[in-house]
Amino acid sequence: MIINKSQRRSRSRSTALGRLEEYELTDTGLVGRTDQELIEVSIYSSNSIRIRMTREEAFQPLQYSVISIPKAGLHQITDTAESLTVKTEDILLKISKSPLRFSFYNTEGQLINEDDAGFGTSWQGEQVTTYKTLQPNEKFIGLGEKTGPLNKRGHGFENWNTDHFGYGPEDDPIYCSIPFYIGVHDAGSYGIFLNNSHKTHFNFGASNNRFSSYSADAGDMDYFFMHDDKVANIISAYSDLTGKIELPPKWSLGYQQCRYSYYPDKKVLSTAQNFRDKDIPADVIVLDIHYMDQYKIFTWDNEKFPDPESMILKLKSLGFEVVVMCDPGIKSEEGYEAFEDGKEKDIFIKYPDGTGYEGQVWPGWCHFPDFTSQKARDWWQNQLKAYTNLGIEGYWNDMNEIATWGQTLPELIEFDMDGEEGSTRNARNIYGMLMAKSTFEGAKEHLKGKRPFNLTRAGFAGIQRYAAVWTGDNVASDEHMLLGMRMLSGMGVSGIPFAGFDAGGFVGNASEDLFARWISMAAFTPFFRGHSNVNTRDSEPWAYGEHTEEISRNYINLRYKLMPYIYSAFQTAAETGLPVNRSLAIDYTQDEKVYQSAYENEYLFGDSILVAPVSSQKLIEKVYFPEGQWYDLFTDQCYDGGKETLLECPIEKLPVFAKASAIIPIQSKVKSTKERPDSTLEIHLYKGKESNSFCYYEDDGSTYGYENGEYHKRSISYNPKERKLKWSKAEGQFTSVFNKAKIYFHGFEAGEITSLMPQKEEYRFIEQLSNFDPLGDEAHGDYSIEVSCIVKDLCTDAFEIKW
Ligand code: NBV
Repeated sequence: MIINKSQRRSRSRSTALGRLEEYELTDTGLVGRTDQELIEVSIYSSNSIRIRMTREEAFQPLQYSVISIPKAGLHQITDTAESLTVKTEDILLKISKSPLRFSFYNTEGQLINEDDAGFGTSWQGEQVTTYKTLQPNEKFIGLGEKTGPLNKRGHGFENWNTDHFGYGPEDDPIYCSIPFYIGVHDAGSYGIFLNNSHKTHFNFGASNNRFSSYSADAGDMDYFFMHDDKVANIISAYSDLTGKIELPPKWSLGYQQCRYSYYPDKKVLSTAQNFRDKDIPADVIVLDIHYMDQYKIFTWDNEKFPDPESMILKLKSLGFEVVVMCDPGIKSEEGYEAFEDGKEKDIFIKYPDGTGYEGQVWPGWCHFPDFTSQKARDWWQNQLKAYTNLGIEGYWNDMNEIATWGQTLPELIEFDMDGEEGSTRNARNIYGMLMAKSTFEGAKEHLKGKRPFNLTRAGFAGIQRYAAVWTGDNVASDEHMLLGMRMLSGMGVSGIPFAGFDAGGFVGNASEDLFARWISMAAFTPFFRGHSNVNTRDSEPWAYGEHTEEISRNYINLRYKLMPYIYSAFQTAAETGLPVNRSLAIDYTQDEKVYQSAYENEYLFGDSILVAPVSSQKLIEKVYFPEGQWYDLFTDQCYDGGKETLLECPIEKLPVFAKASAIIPIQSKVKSTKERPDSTLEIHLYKGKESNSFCYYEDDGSTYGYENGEYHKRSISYNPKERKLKWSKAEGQFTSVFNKAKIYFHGFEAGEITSLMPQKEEYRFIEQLSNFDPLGDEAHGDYSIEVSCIVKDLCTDAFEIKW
């Protein structure tokens, strides 16, 4: 076929949607047609609406991210000559008919988001783009694992999963693609999720002052618009669509020690032993690629690891779990079982002529399983028995972008896409997620009721259902450390609560102070792991001299003491999709200060601990306190919010604060999450004016028993007006490991509290203390009163204390 000039023109020039020519109502919205496009509007919930447009006969399904379905009965549609109006409880969508454009309003009629009148949705060849008018003072957050500032206004990004060793602080793309962002402006906030796995592009007013836009190189324009009064509810709406984390095993929330690579087995064991000898808590030793025989997955190097099973047993007896590296490349080598079997079962990706694709990576030339096919996923899951049979419960999916030397995976390679038949062009971005899914589901099946821990480098929207995500090969520098904090917040607002970075930096060598600062901050991140590259200096907490060791020990201890608080935050994440690291933009959305470069790295860890990341080279730093009042976690000093304050932050002391009215449960010091803490749970209550409640959660930390009611969940609420702290009756059948509570009152005057003490027999006044220091062995309170509230039935019954 010879292409004529007008066809050529339509490939390079952009054409926007024309007139809506016809439409019909469906139970969940409507379907319609323009002269060239098929259109669908469907309601997924009152705060989330899907818009699809295609130039094909039917919509092209992408079955990997969205797990919910549209719902009937949540909307009304009205029709006038010029437009259609779709109304739900939270959104008013106006669809102008000619040309077809979409504008979203809140229920008070304020404009939240509208198509650019000229361009709306346009095609340029196969590429499809939706253009949105920039709103007054509009800011953009999210988009998953992205470098750059918190507010992405003025920047453009691409989603194309890429292995980017030592990426720079503005480099893009890197490993993970999450085509979801939140727009924030004076009239409100909204979320957009672009459900297309091709290479996608986002422009947040970059090189233009007219629009923000999102496009896909091919496939449908398929996006979800979400709107709610609160950013937190937009994040929850996104996670209703794409799924939430499963509760991870508690051990995976402890400190994980990694190295590229620990070997032989003696080194692994002595590293674990060192943690115990030096009294630094830890839960995991991670085995990087050198455990394998010539980097061949599912094998062991017999010389370095002659008896992996007994090594793993020894580690377990020390209270350590093992996480193993899994690479997707299967060495093309005759006689190598995984290769032979994979070939026989026909599970590798191929060129269009049916020959297997080979790419070069660690082991040399490799074949790669087609994780987009059920057959290959089943095969991989079966192979995993090589590890689960040895008692391994932790897995680390690396190089799954797919990374090969040279990076450029040929675009003609074919993928099954679960029967839909695709190529690198639409499979690359989801490959890593499907590898992680396979690993997770396989491990889960073989571990028979135990929760696996799963970590991945590459991912796509929905990855949170299968794995934690870490930010890959970062660099040992202050700039990268601070970038990492921001990236975790960005991942948090993009539905990935379980995220982390290589503490200490992967590429290059950290200084003593950098390591100390990094570990202190990492203690307040969801996934807490130290890791470093081959041929760099030793990077365990004791490798930087005594002072750094002491600082590391203090903060790792604090992490473990905070475990009841952290584990509860994970449960909230599993239930609501809300992150553990919460960018201040979530709760203080309209506060301009939180987007400023001086403060954009600050976040809440859980719902009430404010962390202000600081460079290791600064011993004094300005911290911004959002509205309210904030108590220094170490001194109890109280700061007023709504302003910045210059604070001293010597290398031993990270600026960390408790929000007024916070309720923070803390346990006694332990060596690992496997050690039972003592039976008294400390509840730290910070005086405030607002009522507050904390959702306390506990279970066995390792099985799925919680799915059958084996958990202990209750809300602890503080009512300052009534001077009450109240525990609701516990839900679930799990017996808490704590049978006593000690309440620490912070910021209260002694006289305010003493009235409480003798009132009831079961509350015993203990003493007034001074110098709060959660880094030390004892928790104290500068202005606090310690009350031992020995309640017989702390385990289940509702009770309250009043003062
Ligand atoms: O397996 C070695 C490394 C690993 O340590 C690192 O964390 C990954 O991001 N891996 C990449 C392979 C290549 C490193 C240059």
